[in-house]
Amino acid sequence: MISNTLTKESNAAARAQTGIPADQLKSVVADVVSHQKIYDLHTHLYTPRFGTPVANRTGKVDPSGLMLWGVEELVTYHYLVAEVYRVVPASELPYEEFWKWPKSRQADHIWKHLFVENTPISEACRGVLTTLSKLGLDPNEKHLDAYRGFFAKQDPSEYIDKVMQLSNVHTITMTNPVFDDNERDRWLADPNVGADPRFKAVLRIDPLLRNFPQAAAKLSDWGYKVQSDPSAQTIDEVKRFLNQWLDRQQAIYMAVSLPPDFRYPANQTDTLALAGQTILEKAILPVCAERKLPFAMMIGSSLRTQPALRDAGDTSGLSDVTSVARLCRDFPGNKFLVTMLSRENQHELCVTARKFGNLMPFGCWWFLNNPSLITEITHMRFELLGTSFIPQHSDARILDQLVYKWDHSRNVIIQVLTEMYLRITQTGRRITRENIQHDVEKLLNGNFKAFLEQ
Ligand code: FIX
Ligand code: ZN
Repeated sequence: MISNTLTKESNAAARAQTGIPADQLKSVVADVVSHQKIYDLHTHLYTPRFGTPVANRTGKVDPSGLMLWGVEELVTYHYLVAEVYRVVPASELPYEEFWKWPKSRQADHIWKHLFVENTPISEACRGVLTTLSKLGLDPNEKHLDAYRGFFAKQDPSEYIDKVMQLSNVHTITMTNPVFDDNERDRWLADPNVGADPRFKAVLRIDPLLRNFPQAAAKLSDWGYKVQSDPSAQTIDEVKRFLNQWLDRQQAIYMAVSLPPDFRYPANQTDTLALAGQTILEKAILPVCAERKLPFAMMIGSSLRTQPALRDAGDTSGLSDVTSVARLCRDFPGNKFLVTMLSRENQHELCVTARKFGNLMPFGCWWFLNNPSLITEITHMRFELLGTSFIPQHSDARILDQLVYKWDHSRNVIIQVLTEMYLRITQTGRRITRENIQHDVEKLLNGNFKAFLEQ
């Protein structure tokens, strides 16, 4: 028996070492990528203890719950709200009327116009079809009633396991906006609300940098001695606030979404931006450095450009990569996770990452999370950064989206990585399964874990 096992192991070791023939590369890359468990570093998903508004087998429904899942949430994802208004304009269906409808009616409206009366060609539409299909449901149904029963039979926590197994994600990183009262109240009411081994928490602090006076008023209401101008005492109290919440959440990084006009240093005539800069320099970055936590900057989102569309009303804009470079240069003791929303910023971000080891570019964010752009950006990153970047995050807001967002992204990563390996084999360099496993583990898990730990 032992000799058999030894033979098997030595054969496996030999196979891992042998060069893969060019015509077999894609199938080996596909096998390795599909089996690699993923650390999803940015989502808007929640543990079951945050409550769910979705009807389910346990019977426990919390109308303001934050754990979103199921076909009605999938179909009313804000990407699809924006898209249905391209088919049925506000002149026919005023926005406020749509928002007054129950979720079920909103979902039926979107299914009818985007999935039945028109071909669901967009990435967000195709994603719903991929998810339904991988859950074993027929994506050809004309009415959502055909799906509702399946989801109503699910237990939320068991369903998380099911979706994580289908998407092969081992850890879901949340986004926990402490200035959102619903989220904040849940942490204060239940210190264990985020305690789920499948999830990690992230302290999200946008108002501190986007509108410090507004944030300061809330901090003051919460008992922190904070003024709207960032004095020394205010800085100390903001640091106390950040440390308290990082401890409460056991957060693995701190994060912010910034507008296209974010600049470092700030425009000297912009008092709001100058206040944000002081908070960034004297509170946020020192706290992150002391705790060896990355600071994630998601740059380029113009919020509520079309306010009537609510979450669906945000747009993207060209941002300033030089500001990122200056922060990486001036704060060498900090680690910066950076993703930018404009396609036009991607090449300069790759070039900048070549200069700063404390800069980790990640993901194809939001309006870039489409196969055509993921392909372009991932090629660019391999060519400029080798495997020293994080190709993707899901940004899932609805649990079930993990299934399609990772299926679609894996398919692109397989295509691009195979092309990169083919180019290498044309030089005579052999590519082995061991090479592929090493690279894919870094891209989908190890680079993020190492950046957290370094
Ligand atoms: O700021 C963010 O985290 C963005 O990802 C979200 O606000 C955005 O709505 C989204 O979910 C994009 O995919
Ligand atoms: Zn996000």
